[in-house]
Order: sequence, then structure tokens, then C-alpha cells
Amino acid sequence: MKIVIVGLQWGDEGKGKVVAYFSQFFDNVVRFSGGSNAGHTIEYNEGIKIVNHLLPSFYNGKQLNLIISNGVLVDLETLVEEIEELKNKIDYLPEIKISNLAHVVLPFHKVLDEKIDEETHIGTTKRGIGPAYADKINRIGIRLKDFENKDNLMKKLRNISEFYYKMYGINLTLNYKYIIELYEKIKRYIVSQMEIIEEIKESNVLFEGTQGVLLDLDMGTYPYVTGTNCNTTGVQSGVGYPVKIDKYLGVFKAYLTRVGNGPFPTEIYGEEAAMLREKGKEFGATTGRPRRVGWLDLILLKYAIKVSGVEELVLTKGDILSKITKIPVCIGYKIGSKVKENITSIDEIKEVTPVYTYLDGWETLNDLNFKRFLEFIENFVDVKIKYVSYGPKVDQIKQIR
Ligand code: 2SA
Ligand code: GDP
Ligand code: MG
Repeated sequence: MKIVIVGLQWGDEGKGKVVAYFSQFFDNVVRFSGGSNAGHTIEYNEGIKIVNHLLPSFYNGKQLNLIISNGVLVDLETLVEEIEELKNKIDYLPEIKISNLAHVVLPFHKVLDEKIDEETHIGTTKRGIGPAYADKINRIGIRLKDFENKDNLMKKLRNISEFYYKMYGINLTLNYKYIIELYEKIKRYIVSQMEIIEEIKESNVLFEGTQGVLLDLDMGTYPYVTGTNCNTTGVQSGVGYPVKIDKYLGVFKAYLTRVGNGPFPTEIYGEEAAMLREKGKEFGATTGRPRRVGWLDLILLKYAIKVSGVEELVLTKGDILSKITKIPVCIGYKIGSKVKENITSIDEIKEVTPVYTYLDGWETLNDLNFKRFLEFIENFVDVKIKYVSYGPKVDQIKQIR
């Protein structure tokens, strides 16, 4: 059995928690895209809370492999810290396997990310994602494999320095000793990508998405997107093999958030936004930035489902909306005098006015009105909500169909 779990919004739907829950039924959890820009929060029942940036999410105590595949950017600094922190918090650490073909994010990528963002105003996480993927595409990137031979590594690092100097007049600061020290700390986890492919072919695998479909490099709100295909489509290239997937699962939140800039038709402001942000604890899990907040947008959800091929839905954070009398849900976009229920390109969302319906709220998730909320969404997007997450803890999730 092979399944993919992705976020259907602009990230932070609660994927980490959902993946951690489902991982108890799998032998491997694989990260296939993104880097340390991701922030997946997992609260275990034992009161332990972790935030993963690079390692896949997992069920505490379950024996499985955590695989970081070739499509992921490995930030050596973050990875070393993350493994240390996990060792301090968790008694039993799952097996970690990192692809030798994964590219690394070096400290200078983060500095460049910050500088570039001052010009482009995307509102990146400043984790070096854009610049490191750009190096990969420019074919000057450094892979973990390149660390195997020191002379080769030095040659590659000199090459990257010369490239930046010749092309842009930038003098890169490369602390060779520091980079190699970090590598030495994670060296034992590195395996060949072929070994990962063999493992994937033979076993039960859960592929863990990062960010969300609306941040996908191709199908998201370009240019306000991340540097990779975080849609379901990223799995194949992210593991370097056309793996056959049995099920695509999409996670979405009962309302909407976004970190960074870009269009957000149902965004709310002021006191109403502050209330929702506080109640939902909507602050970046990587950067601590306050997340922009707004109401559930069913036009965008329908779009994300279409382009991701998701067949079953998981709803999170319905508990955060409890005790609100009327829940606004966007069911159309007004463009001029016309109202649309579908978009043909995501670029259209830049200049639309959301049309809302107001559904009756609920006191608890057992109320009939919550059931009506779920049914309303299902009818609109024509895909079933199979699971409902009702709290931050890993086991706070139930199958409703
Ligand atoms: P980047 O850094 O190049 O990937 O930024 C490009 C856009 O992608 C957004 N992005 C994210 N959006 C939501 N959550 C993310 N992870 C962290 C979290 C974010 C944080 O879990 O909270 O802590 O701020 C994430 N990663 C990237 C980013 O905001 C840009 O809009
Ligand atoms: P991810 O990036 O999609 O993994 O999501 P984040 O971890 O960045 O943000 C989701 C936040 O919501 C985390 O703090 C989770 O612990 C929390 N969370 C997940 N599901 C639920 C839920 O159903 N209810 C509540 N109240 N919190 C949840
Ligand atoms: Mg997150």
C-alpha cells in the first residue's frame, strides 16, 4: 500500500499530525519535496511536542524508516539540531535514511534568500529554498554524495564560488570546515537513492507532503509559491521513480491561513482575524510569523482537489470554529457583475470578491450543525471527507465514513 498525504491549502493544514497518525500503519514515511521551510507540529499523547522541519512525521513507538528522498533540500544545520532534539525528547528514534542524491542548503543560501526576498517580496521563510533549488537547476548544486570525496567537494565548492563571482559579482562566504563538520554528524544516515527506491518498491509507504497545493511551483499562486512541486505530482520526481500510488489523501483546515505574501480572497483583518489567529494558534511553525487568516474558500479547495487528484479528504481544526454563531464559507467569486463557482486559472483569484454563505455554527463537533458543515463541503467539492481531526494530539482523529 502506498499513499500520499498533501495539504490542499497554503500549508499548515495539520499535515504533520495527520501523517504521524497514519504512519502507524506503514513501514516507511518519505519526505519527497521542500526543505527546512516546512514546519510540521506533532503533539504526542504523552505530552511531548515536536516540530519537524526535515524529518518525516511519525507515530511515537512505531518501528519504521524515516526517509528523506532526493527531492528534498537538506539543510545540514537544521538536520543536526533536529536529530539532537528528537533524541532528547523521544525514547525510541526510528531509523533515518537520507538520499545521497539530495542537495544541500548551505549557510550562504539563507543569506541570499533574505536578500532576494527584499527585492521580490514573496515573504519566504528565508531558509534558502529558492537559491538552493536554483543552484540545483543551474547544475552547480552540491549533493550529499559530493561529500564522499574531500577533493571533489572542495572542487565543487570552489566551482560554486567562482560561478557566483563571475555571474553576479558576489563573494560567497564558505566555511569549509564548518560544513564538513556538520556533514560528519549526519553521514551515518546517508544511503544511496537506489536503496531508497528498492525499499519503496517493496514496502508500505506513506509519502508526506510539505507546504500545500496552492504553494506548488507550477499550479500554485505563482510567483507567491515555494521552490518545488509540493503538489502530489512531486512524488515521482522527488523519489526518482514512477511509484504507483494507491491513494491520494488531502488535508484541509476548516478555515484558511497563509504565511507570506500573495492573493487571499477570503482574508479577514482586525479583531476578527486576531481572534481566529489566537484561537487557532496560527503562528509559523518555522519562523514564528503570525499567519494571515480567513474563511474557508471552497472555490480554491475545489481547484486544489482537481489539480492534486485527491480522492479522500481529512478535515482539521473544526474545533477552532466552535462557538461561532455563523460560519462564513466562500462559495463563489464575484468578477464584475458575474459570479463564478469554478476558476480556470489560479491567476483569476487576484481580483475577485468572495461570495459567502453563512452556515449555522456548533458548540461541539458532535452537533448536527457540524455534520451539516461537512456535508455542505462534500456536496460542493464532490469528494468525501473521510476523517475528522478534532484536536492537536496525534490520536485526536476519527474516521467518519
Ligand atoms: P519558501 O521559504 O521559499 O518556501 O517560501 C515561499 C512561499 O512558501 C511559503 N511557505 C510556507 N507556508 C506555510 N507554512 C510553511 N512552513 C512554516 C510553518 C512557515 C513558517 O509550518 O508554519 O514558519 O513561517 C511554509 N514554508 C514555505 C512561504 O510563506 C512563502 O509564501
Ligand atoms: P502542517 O505544516 O500542515 O504540518 O501544520 P503545522 O504543524 O504547521 O500547523 C498546524 C497546527 O495545528 C499545529 O500546531 C497542530 O498541532 C495543530 N492541529 C492539527 N490538527 C488540529 C486539530 O484538528 N485541531 C486543533 N485545535 N489543532 C490542530
Ligand atoms: Mg506547517
